[in-house]
Amino acid sequence: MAEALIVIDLQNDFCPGGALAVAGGDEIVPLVNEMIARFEHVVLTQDWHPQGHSSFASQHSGKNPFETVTMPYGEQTLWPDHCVQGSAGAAFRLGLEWTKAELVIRKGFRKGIDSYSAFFENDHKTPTGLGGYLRERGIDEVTFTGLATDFCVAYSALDAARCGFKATVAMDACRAIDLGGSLAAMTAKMREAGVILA
Ligand code: VGL
Ligand code: ZN
Repeated sequence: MAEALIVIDLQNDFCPGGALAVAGGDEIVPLVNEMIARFEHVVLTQDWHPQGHSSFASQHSGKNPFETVTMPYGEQTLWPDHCVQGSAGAAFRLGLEWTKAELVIRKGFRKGIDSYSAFFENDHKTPTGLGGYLRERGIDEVTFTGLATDFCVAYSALDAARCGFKATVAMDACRAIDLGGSLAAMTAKMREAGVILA
């Protein structure tokens, strides 16, 4: 069986100067590049929202970014408009060695539902296809890096573990948003689920 590196959302909008900047988001690029060089298989994810996506606070009157709303699929945090399909903010961070990637999985492209995880949309039911892709290719171990530790990285790692993959998060090659203690909460959840925090 084989291993893959999964680089989560290392895009301009999640780096300093971007629409949903994660503190120090750009600092991880050299570390991620070193990991890309070491792994045989590399997958990237790209947050990829249509304009007017339902996770944008701008679509909910009277709501501000980082507040929550109840959607048909559950609680949803609202964000500033970010990673709009085809925009400069949605492009991979300059300097990221993305050419080796065998797959780029786009997520959050359906207007009415967000997708933090690389495996399932936020209803935790609708698959992105990544699980099937990895299985068919004989990959049973996945290592995560990227942005943001407490949202897309954590949701992806939890789903990977739930789907039976051996899941590791390279914590030093991730950066967090940390909303109301979300980093500590998601770190505990990952540890409980058997995700290896390296
Ligand atoms: C993310 C919030 C909204 C992430 C994506 O990549 O962690 N967070 N969209
Ligand atoms: Zn998003």
